[in-house]
Amino acid sequence: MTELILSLDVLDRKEAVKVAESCAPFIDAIKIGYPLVLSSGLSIVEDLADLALPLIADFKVADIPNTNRLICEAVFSAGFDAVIAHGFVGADAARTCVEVAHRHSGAAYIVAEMSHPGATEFFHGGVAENLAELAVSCRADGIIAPATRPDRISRLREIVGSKAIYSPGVGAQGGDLDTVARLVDGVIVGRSIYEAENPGAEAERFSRIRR
Ligand code: NUP
Repeated sequence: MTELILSLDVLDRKEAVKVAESCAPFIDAIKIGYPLVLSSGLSIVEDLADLALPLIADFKVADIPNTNRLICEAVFSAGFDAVIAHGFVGADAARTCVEVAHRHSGAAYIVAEMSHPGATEFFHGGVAENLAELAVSCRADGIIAPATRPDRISRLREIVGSKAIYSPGVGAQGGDLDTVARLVDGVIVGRSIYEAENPGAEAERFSRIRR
């Protein structure tokens, strides 16, 4: 089964909760990033707790080990179940995120390659492969890889093996749901769901990948 993860980049707190509630039966987790947390505060986690879905903090943590530790402690203390971190800061800093996550019985995912067009400027030429290797050596729970480039997902799969690959970029960024769903453990979808007239119905449509 491929998981469907809702990227809840909705700025209005009430609207965010409404979207999450309507999508809840059809999704496996909710990813929350800076847009919602900066507009609603970390306590949005409490508003979503009743849905009993894993919450992933997409903060792309990228600092020195001590600051990464402080950030990740705050993330898990707030009630998140997983965190997304950058690996380009080096193994020591990335490993800190993984260690804090595991201490809280949570998960940490490392960005191997991003989904937007500009990502090719720096992630290609061996960098994404190195980041995937770093994710493995740091015992991360998985990587983030681009739904916009299925060939790259396949290449990164060779490196991470059975570790989880979560993939954003379906829909609004052009990635094809069914192609990507066959390659990854989870597909991350934002605008295509939460900007739809009926987000719940759209989430149900996307949830065909869970079968
Ligand atoms: O490489 C990445 N691409 C990407 O879109 C890594 C990410 N974390 N994301 C996030 O996934 C992005 O910040 C947004 O929250 C979500 C995709 O949303 P959408 O394009 O489906 O609206």
